[in-house]
Amino acid sequence: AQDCQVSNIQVMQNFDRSRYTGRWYAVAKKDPVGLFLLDNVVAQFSVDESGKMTATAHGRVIILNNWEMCANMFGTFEDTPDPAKFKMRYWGAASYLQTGNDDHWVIDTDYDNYAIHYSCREVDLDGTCLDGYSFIFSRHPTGLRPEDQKIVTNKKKEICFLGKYRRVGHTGKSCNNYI
Ligand code: DAO
Repeated sequence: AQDCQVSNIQVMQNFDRSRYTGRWYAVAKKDPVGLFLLDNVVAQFSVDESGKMTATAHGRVIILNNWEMCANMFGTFEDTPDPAKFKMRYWGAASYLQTGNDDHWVIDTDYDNYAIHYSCREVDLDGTCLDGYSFIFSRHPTGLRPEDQKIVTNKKKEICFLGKYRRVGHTGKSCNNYI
């Protein structure tokens, strides 16, 4: 389906949250209105004793329009009937960081190399996404393997965000890549 209807977007089949745990490097991002996470973004997913998915993320963020700093963020995930679709509540270690409650969909992943995340914050009257964001994650800080790039490009097209991504650098200069 490529009619750009948010309700028709295909997500990962039989998503296995335990295989998704561990560290993911954001290598590309489609920003939402009022972007927050800039670069050096590393997310660490876990599954707690009760089976709930949680995450921490570390990255360079932009606050108060042009203030850059490193931030530690936390997220908890509420399950939905679809195993690849979650509601993510997130907040920062400091009070001036963003908080929110976003959709968090896993579009596709092979668990070992790449993952495509999608979140639409605002659905337009015609059913397409008016304001959304998406992370392309890699298990490798150096980026996607060449063999995964075609899959990722196809998925970007399917979620109607092709051409809207920017590279997310991992310079480690202003933010260290550890959580
Ligand atoms: O960067 O513009 C943006 C929006 C993203 C906000 C979400 C940040 C919090 C992430 C917490 C853990 C998840 C991967």
